[in-house]
Amino acid sequence: MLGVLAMLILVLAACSSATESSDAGGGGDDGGGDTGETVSMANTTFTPSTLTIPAGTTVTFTDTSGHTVTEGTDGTPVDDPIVDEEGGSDVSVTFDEAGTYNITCKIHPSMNMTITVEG
Ligand SMILES: [Cu+2]
Repeated sequence: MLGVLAMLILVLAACSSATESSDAGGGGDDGGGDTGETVSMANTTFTPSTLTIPAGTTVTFTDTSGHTVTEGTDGTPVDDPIVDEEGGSDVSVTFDEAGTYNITCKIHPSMNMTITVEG
């Protein structure tokens, strides 16, 4: 009986330490700096729709299938966009220069978001 209890405690301990280490791995998966943000494009909506970040931050756009990640407004790219990528897999963009960046989707002009980069 005592042996079974000891086994149970060992199993529980193993479970909780496995959870902790997988959480730590998830936090560091951008590999670059220590700052990173994620924007979802699910349901033809950028979530969040506004983002304020320090310069040098990498923003990863997820759920990009059927979308584009494009600097622009109402589906129209700006001249010389810093990003204009077809979706299908995650799109990561590093914002090195301070300023305001409008991000849209060329397929869904109603999809818009604003990223403010602080220098
Ligand atoms: Cu779209």
